[in-house]
Amino acid sequence: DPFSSDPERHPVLQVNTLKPFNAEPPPEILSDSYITPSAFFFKRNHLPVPQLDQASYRLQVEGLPQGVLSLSLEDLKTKFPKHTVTVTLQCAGNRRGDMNKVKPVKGLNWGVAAIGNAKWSGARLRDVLLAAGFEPGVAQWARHVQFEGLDKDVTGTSYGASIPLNKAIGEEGDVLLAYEMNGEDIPRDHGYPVRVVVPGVVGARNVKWLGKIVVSAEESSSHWQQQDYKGFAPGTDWNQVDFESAPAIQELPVQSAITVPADGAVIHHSDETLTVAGYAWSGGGREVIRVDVSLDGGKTWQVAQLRSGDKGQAPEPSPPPGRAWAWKLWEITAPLPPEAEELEIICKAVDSSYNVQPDTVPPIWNLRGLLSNAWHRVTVRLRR
Ligand code: MTE
Ligand code: MO
Repeated sequence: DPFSSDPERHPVLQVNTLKPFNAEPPPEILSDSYITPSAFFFKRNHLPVPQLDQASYRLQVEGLPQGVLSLSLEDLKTKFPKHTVTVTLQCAGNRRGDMNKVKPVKGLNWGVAAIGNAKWSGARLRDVLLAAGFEPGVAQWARHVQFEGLDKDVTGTSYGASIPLNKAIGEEGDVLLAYEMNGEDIPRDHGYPVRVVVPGVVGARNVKWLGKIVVSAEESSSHWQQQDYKGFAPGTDWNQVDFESAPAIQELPVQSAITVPADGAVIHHSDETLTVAGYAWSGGGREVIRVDVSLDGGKTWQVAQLRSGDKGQAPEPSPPPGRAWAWKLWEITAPLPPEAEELEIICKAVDSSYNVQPDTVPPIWNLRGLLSNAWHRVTVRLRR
């Protein structure tokens, strides 16, 4: 069993598949803390977790005229400045469950919690590429930076992905070769000892167990770059789909979801108000500027309170424009309609480019169930 050496996981996680391990926390855990504890952070593995040891670990950097640069973990930690960035990671399949309800799609049936927010520390990819001899004049052919994981399938094929060169090398890209998550060594499930953290970009490009970086003219040829993680029209089916016709997903669209109360909850209340909470985030460094909440199925709306930290604590300093990599938690306490027996609660976020979430799923439905970001709706029953 290639999965026999996988690490232990927290029992509260809701398991989607065991081998490979795919799991998300109960939604309400996400809004409990601004930084998601690693144990509760969603885990999305395509392959067995590799057994890596920090003493023998090497990271190869290839594709530049200067030749291959090989770095130990010690090199990464001592030869480059350490940067810490709070970054929200979201799987492209987060909320696929909502798409599945409209019409079945192929993929793990994620709820709303295939997303998490962590403090990642490590060397900047930019600094490592410069040390490997990258110079704009020297590598004019370069367009992409490819990443290869050390996790392998039975045929020996590794997980891989790539990002555009300008994201990798840009001074404001904040791409990290991270060796810490929330102030500790990255846990095995999250890429120990080194993973790429690409702020604002879909989870799939944040390659874990990083073994190799290649500066190249072409995107990664990996299955997950070429034949997966792409968006299609609602009418495209498996007979017609041409993966070459669509670009690989990189920056993600604006997203939000309700984490409290849970869908289907029965609210026994004597008080007249209800508290609704959730998260909101957008890709590409676009900051969430507003979250609107409705308790009556979208007839009337109220603006939720946003926060970038835990209640009663100082919030994180606000990021420079275009570099808002972390989510916001939001909350609203609103009067309950006195006569209602059932409420449809809805949330929708607006980002700094005034992008909004689509109101329903059908116009964005796609056969892989990716980019599921329609207004999030939960229905609760009231018992007096
Ligand atoms: N990197 C490797 N090497 N292998 C993988 O299976 N999964 C990707 C990405 N990086 C994956 C990987 C996907 S699809 C996602 S959503 C994120 O890792 C999940 O990161 P997490 O498990 O730390 O939450
Ligand atoms: Mo993912």
